[in-house]
Amino acid sequence: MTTPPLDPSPEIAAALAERRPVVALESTIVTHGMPWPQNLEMARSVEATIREEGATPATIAVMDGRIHVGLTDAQLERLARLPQAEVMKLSRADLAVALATGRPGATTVAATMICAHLAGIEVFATGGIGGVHRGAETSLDVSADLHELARTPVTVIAAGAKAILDLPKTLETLETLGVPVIAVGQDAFPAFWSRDSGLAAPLRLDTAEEIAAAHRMRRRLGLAGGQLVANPIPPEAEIAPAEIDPIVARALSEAEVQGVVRKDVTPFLLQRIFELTGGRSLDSNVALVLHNARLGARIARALAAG
Ligand code: PSU
Ligand code: MN
Repeated sequence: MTTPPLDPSPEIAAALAERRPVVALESTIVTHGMPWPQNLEMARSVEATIREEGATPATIAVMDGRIHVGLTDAQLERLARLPQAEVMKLSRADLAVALATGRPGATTVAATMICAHLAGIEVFATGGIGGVHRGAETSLDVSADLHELARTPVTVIAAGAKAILDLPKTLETLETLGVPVIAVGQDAFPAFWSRDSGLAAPLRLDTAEEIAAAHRMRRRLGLAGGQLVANPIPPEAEIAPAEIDPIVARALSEAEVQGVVRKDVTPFLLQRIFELTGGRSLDSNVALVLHNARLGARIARALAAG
């Protein structure tokens, strides 16, 4: 068999065949990135937002040995209810094993890019990407998301990277890997909870049309890899660094004390930050994901129109 085990939903298959705009969505944000039941509410509102903007949402997950592209509401709910221990967190390294064994798996940014590309989807919206972790000079903890951005031609919309990461090292690594990092409508690289990380973004574009044009130009040049579109959080959803920084510091030190390593690091930190902010960080996180979904739909529309 040379064809991948790919199951686009009938709706996604039709949209792609008719060259209508489609936006891919990841599932690790649902299973490992947010708690029940806010994860399901978020997943549903993100899909609704993309539809409002005239595109079709394609949430991607692995179930029963197949890559599902576009989930039914029942599938989405089943996924959202799964305890973390029962669902694999899939990056490039894990995808084939999950498919070969039939175990359920949620796709990270890296695995979602791979699956979206297999399905013929060029735009993917999410919240935050993985990056270079603080202390990476000794732990070597660098997310496979960064390498995927260097090799798979999908435009990924995120709100920058969380303060759990080392942002200067993340930007340096993306530069080394040849990944365009494009801030939307401002010169600063956004930092997830806040619009301004204090670091200049390498590139800036102001409209969905410009971002689509840059995507198309990469295709014409035959360049491997995608674009990272860094869309700042809406001002009303921002959380002040004075509020979030001590919480991030506490979550990081707990992770160290408890010896959390490798793929457990990011889910552990995300969960502790949600707990320690009493849900406030979750509201902001949902707001920025919706904002990214809206931009993703506009970029997909601009691509489909060109
Ligand atoms: N950052 C977030 N929310 C998330 C993730 C990262 O703010 O849900 C998830 C994404 O699926 C991302 C993954 O691809 O964590 C990165 O994990 P790691 O750092 O282990 O590569
Ligand atoms: Mn890691």
